[in-house]
Parts: sequence; C-alpha cells; structure tokens
Amino acid sequence: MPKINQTLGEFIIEHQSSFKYSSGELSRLINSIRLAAKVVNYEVNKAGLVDILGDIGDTNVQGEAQQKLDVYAHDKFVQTLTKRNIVCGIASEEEEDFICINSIDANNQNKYVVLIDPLDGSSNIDVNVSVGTIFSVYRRVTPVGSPVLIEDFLQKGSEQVAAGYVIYGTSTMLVYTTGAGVNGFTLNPAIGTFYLSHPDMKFPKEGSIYSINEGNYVHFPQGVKDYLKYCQKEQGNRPYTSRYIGSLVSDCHRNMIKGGIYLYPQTAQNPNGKLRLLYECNPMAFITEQAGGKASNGTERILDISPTALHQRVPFYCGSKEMVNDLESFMGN
Ligand code: P6P
Repeated sequence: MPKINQTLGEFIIEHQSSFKYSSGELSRLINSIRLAAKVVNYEVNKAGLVDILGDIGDTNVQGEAQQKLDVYAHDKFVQTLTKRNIVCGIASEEEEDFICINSIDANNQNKYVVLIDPLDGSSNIDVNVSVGTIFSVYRRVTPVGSPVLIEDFLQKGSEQVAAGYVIYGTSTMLVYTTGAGVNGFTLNPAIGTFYLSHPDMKFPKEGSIYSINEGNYVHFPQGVKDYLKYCQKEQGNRPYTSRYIGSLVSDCHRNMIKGGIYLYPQTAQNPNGKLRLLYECNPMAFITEQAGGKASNGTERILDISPTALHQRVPFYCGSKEMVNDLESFMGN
C-alpha cells in the first residue's frame, strides 16, 4: 500500500527490487533527474526576477527561438547525468546530435541512454504559464563499453525502461513510471524534498476535456474535424470542455487527473505533426498507458512506431482510452 508523504528517495529504494534490471543504476538515474529538477525549478520560479528570460539570439534544431531557460535546463540535466556517471548517452531537443558520454570516460560501463525535452512549452516562460521537462530512458542495444550509436536512441517506445516528466506549475511535481504504474511526487520547496502525493495515478476511463490548438482547424484531417464537432454536440455528457494551455506536460497532466484527450494533428506548418516522437510522445505515451490511457498517431499505437530519426515528429492523440478510441473511429479505424 503506497505510503502518502513517503519521500521520493524512500520510494525509489523501496521499489528498486520490483524493477527487473534492479542493479541500482536506474535508481541512481531517477535520483539524478530529481536533483536536476530541483535546480531547474529554482531558476524557473525566479525567471521573472533575473535576466534569464527571453531569447539568447539562437535557435534549436527545431528552428525555434531558444529561451535562456531552455538552454539552462538542458545544461543542468546533461551536467547532472554526466557528472554522476550514470548514462552512456543523452539525446536532447536542444542538440542536433546525441551526446556520447563514454567518449569522455572510456571506462564508461553504463547501460542506459536518456532522451530529454529539457523545457517543454518554453514559449510560455515569459507569460508565467507552467512548463515541463520530459524524459525517456532505454537500455542501450550496442555493446556496453563501446561508444553509443544512433540505434541506441532509435528504439520503439515499447522498449522504454522508464519515463517521466517534471511539471513546474503552481507546485512542482515529478511524475514517472518504470513500468509498474505511475506515481506523482510533489516538491516541498521549503526543504527541497519530493513527497509521494499522487500514488498509482490512473486516467478516468471517460473524460470531458479536449485539448487542441483550434487555430489550426482548417488544416486538420477531416476525421479530427468530425471528432471536434462530435465533442461540441449537445448530447449525453457533451459538449465537452475545451482546455488548452499550450504546454504538453500541463495539458496531459490535467487530463490524466480529470479525464480528457490531448490532440496535436498534422497541420500545414507541421505535415507530420509538431510533437517529437522520441522525447515527447513516447515518454508521455508510456506514462499514459501505465495510467490506463491510450496514445496513438491516429492509426497506430505510439509505442509501436519504429523511429527513423532523432527529432522525428508524429501526429499525437493521447488521453482517456474511450476518448482516444472515439477519435480513432472518426479517423476511420
Ligand atoms: P502550438 C510546446 O512548444 C509544444 O511542444 C507542446 O508543449 C505544446 O502542447 C505545443 O507545442 C503547443 O503548440 O502550435 O499550439 O503553440
């Protein structure tokens, strides 16, 4: 039985044996994510007070203006994972290529690679709206001790050994899974400790919230347009409520607690969808399925997609199982 107010550290130790590869390495990895999250949280929470806002006049591989906090968050997670000698490779939204850790330390025998969106929703930073960090963890597939290769990162989402997010909102939470359910921990900033506040998180089967940027409506596939009209029809528990924060972590976190569906279809500007498969969709899909929800690209399970590129984008529909099933039926499945 989960112990409310158990600390994240105690929880990791208690559940380490339940993790099939429990060598302690993954526990150390989650602990390093915890540390980096606290450091980033401190900066995010004071962003309005120091000159850390605004662009640094640079763009990331997505061609998006890099906010200073994006770069800061990337640096902190990479430094923490590297310094604590826990992983053999890192891929980040903020870097075109993956980072090979064991080229720094030839004796690196670490088995895990991490893929990360250091600060998702960063366009919200300047307007004081919640943002998040998303991470995905795999065991490497190439020989331990050799330099990591792209195939260590281009694995199906179903191969993830852990995934999670940090949401920097009205409170800061770390939510993650290692394949045995989803648990949420809330940071007590006064003492810098995460406490188990949301044990065994589950999507309500049905929901009544849909989250989509309807500004792109004219470019949506017909099935999505038809589904939106279904959501807005006066019948049964409809019309649903439309809620869109513009921050994937925030919209998905709310939908997991209240029930709902998040949709990011292909649009004219993003013909393959906007969200990145490896470090946004796969981790959020792993968490969603572990919480009893569903995640697809409209026709295929997200976790079954074979990746072809580090920054590959896919259409993304994620949330309460019945709502995603309804969406897929409108898409002709
Ligand atoms: P739009 C943030 O840039 C992000 O990747 C997600 O966090 C968010 O849901 C989406 O893009 C917002 O995109 O086109 O609606 O502004």
